[in-house]
Amino acid sequence: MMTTRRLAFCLAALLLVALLLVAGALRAPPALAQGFGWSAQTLGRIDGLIDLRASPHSPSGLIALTRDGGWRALAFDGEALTDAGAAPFMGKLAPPEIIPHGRVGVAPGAPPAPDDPTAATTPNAAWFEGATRRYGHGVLGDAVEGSVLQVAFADRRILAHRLPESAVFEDLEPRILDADGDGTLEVLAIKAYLDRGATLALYAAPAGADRLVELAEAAPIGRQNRWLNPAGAADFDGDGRPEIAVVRTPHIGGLLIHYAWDGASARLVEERRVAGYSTHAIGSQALGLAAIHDMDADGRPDLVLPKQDRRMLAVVTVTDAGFAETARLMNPAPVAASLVVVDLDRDGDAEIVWGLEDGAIRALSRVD
Ligand SMILES: [Ca+2]
Ligand SMILES: [Ca+2]
Ligand SMILES: [Ca+2]
Ligand SMILES: [Ca+2]
Repeated sequence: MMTTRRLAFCLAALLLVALLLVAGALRAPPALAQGFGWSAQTLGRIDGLIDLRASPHSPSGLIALTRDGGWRALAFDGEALTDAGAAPFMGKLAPPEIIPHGRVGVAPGAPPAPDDPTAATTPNAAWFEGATRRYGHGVLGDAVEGSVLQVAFADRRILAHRLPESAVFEDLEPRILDADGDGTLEVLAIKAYLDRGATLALYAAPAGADRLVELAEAAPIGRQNRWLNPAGAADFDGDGRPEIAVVRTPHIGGLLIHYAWDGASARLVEERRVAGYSTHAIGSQALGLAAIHDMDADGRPDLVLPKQDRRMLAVVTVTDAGFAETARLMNPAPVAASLVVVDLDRDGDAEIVWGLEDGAIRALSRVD
């Protein structure tokens, strides 16, 4: 009798455990509009939309690159984004020797004065020159890539780094960021070896040096015509040091990878990876299909980026168990223009804005 009861109890307990496991496995991340504290809206449509970026010179803080009209300033009336005319300052920023479709990357924050002791080691702006056809990959719209990185420093020097014939910069805009969290800025570029594919490389002018040096790089993918796309740097895991987020091979099964640099060694070291993301459409000039923002206000930055199909946006955080998605949002068309963090309505809270393949501009805004 006791044995039967014990057996029944054990079976019931097992059933409960199984139910809990199934429930856990089925628990999907919440949709963004439901309980995540953010809501999504479509803010209008821009014909021939190629890309979006933040700009302090635009009434909405946002400018759009279009197929026929070049860069356009956008205005926001509280509900919709509209074309407010050409943004000619974008052309003025570009040096004449810049590569086709190239853009000038600028430093975050205000630069030190030219006579400040830190000016000689603080990059202000960076771009690619030395257009070459020696790498025939062409995933960024043409088979012309840069071979020279130019960096303008806050002391008004411009220093160059020329790659050997075995590599190119398979990139459009260098990123100026603090890769190791020591308070000094480095320049991050996508470098592709003709025979081993793309990798990340960091550049700076060390104190007392009169040249730009390559500080560190990650292991290249290992095959030619394999590309990767950086998504920015932040302390995603809360260990006090930044990680550089990258989507490797975004066109063929993208891997989200975190790299860390210790500020001293010549290697960027992989910390973690997960499959299933894409931050680039093949042939596109839009490379910024990811945004870094603390979406759940827990004090730790999160990464917002498209899943492999580019229709679904996911919010990705890091837990003790690794990468985890905390929310997802489906779009009516694939994401094609950069995700931009900008306070559109100037209420002190940032919005996340992005563009779709059909020219629609969508935004996530925090709801109270
Ligand atoms: Ca640094
Ligand atoms: Ca970290
Ligand atoms: Ca967070
Ligand atoms: Ca706002």
